[in-house]
Amino acid sequence: MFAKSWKMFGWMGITGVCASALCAPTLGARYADVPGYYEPGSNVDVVFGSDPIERFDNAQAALGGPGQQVALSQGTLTEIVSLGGWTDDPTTGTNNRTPGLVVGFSIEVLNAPGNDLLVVGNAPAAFTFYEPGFIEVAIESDGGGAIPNGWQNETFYLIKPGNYNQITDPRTSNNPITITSNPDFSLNYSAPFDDDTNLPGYFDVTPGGDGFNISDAIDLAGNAVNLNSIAYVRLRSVSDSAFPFGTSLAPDVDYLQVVELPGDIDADGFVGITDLNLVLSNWNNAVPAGAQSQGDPNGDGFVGIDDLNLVLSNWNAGTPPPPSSNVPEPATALMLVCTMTLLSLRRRGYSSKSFPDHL
Ligand SMILES: [Ca+2]
Ligand SMILES: [Ca+2]
Ligand SMILES: [Ca+2]
Ligand SMILES: [Ca+2]
Repeated sequence: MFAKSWKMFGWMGITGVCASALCAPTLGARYADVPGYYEPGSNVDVVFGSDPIERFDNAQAALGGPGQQVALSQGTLTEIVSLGGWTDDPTTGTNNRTPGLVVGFSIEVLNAPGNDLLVVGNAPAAFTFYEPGFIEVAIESDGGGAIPNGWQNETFYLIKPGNYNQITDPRTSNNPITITSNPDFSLNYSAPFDDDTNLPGYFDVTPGGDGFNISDAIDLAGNAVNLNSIAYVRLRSVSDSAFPFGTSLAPDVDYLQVVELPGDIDADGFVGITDLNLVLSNWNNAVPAGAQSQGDPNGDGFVGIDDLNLVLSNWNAGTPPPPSSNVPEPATALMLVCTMTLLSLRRRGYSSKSFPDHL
């Protein structure tokens, strides 16, 4: 495998190759960036005092990163969208879709070791107030990242909640939660939703966001499914219950952030020779847009120099796989030769090519 890579490395020429410290492209954070659909649940949150009624129902709020605002129907700006309470019979929206919010990622989200995505709601840090929602994921079966309306022919799988064995499957049934208030206005939630510090697999629970692992995906029968990557996420409430002060338990979404190691396109938790080989073995090929696992980490549908630079610029990041793997160990030597070649080109009067500021 390595011999092949070296050969291809020679074919493509060294011009434009970027060794890490010399010209690293910025490896920015990634967020949901493809709209899917919004099928509101029951009692979507209303802007306090609004007349006429203004709801937190602009699903665009879930796209992009922190701080990005959208306007609601009366002009109020917000970062969040309210999903409403659990229902299987939405009274608003187009009514022919599973209730919930679907968003996509134009570059596939790989299932690397540990959590792969962070869902940020609006659970406050100052006091205990959470609105647990459940998470489903789907691949793009055309290969690669999310495409407009691509969710329509995909199967969604549930991220198995930590208390799955104590509830009814939230895809098929409401899970009522009784919430009572104490004299100091703090809230009690009924079991098995009573401990907000231990509700893995739900979102809008933890201040700052809730991470989840694609490896926790299960099918309708409760069996684990093996997904190497996903392109779509669906979010909805687990309950149609209400708080003592009247408003519905309706989870909110601010943004979804990819938890990833840029350049680790084989998702083994380390940026090294196996990632480089993925780029080289697909070199100059067109691939489905967003298919970073096919050697295209910048997701533009073509495997080329920008992808190579993306891998090299994060070279050696992460935790190396155990030495028992059958991968030879030329990573360090490769980087050394890379660097020396570039330096030699510079000495001979070549300027370093300009590389994109961001990818
Ligand atoms: Ca994972
Ligand atoms: Ca909330
Ligand atoms: Ca890797
Ligand atoms: Ca590319």
